[in-house]
Amino acid sequence: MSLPNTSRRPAAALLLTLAMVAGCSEQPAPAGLSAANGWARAVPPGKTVTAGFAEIANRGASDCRIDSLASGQAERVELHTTSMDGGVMRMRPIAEPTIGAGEVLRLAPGGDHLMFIGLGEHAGHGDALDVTLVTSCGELELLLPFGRGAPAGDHSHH
Ligand SMILES: [Cu+2]
Repeated sequence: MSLPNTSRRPAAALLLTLAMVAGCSEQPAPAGLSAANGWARAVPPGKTVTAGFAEIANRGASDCRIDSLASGQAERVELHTTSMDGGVMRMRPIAEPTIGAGEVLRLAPGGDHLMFIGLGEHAGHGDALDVTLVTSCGELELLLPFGRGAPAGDHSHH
């Protein structure tokens, strides 16, 4: 099975940028899998849920099934898809998410996304959220810096 929002065209230039955005050093990634342009929506005070986004490319020769997701900062992480249902936007977990060989899974606002559920009290005070994807191709660790969406910078205005 392939996800609906994947692209046939791996964005090589974007992937190169990622290594710099994602952290201090390039993280070892399983054969074929790499991520770019990761970010997480800032967590408003009192909220325990937020979304994370990235482009995850599979440049390997075989499909990579995502078996589990975990974060040290949330009770659980789910991969959601968003759809319109009678004019209402709904999201639900993707069953057996798989990134086909040569495909890019694009996680973006309004579409598929990582859902961080049960965030710890201080998760929103850091710079980023971590998430580990355990896949049939190996593990991929992502660091998603807080980006657009809300109050990460607001503390300085009080
Ligand atoms: Cu969601």
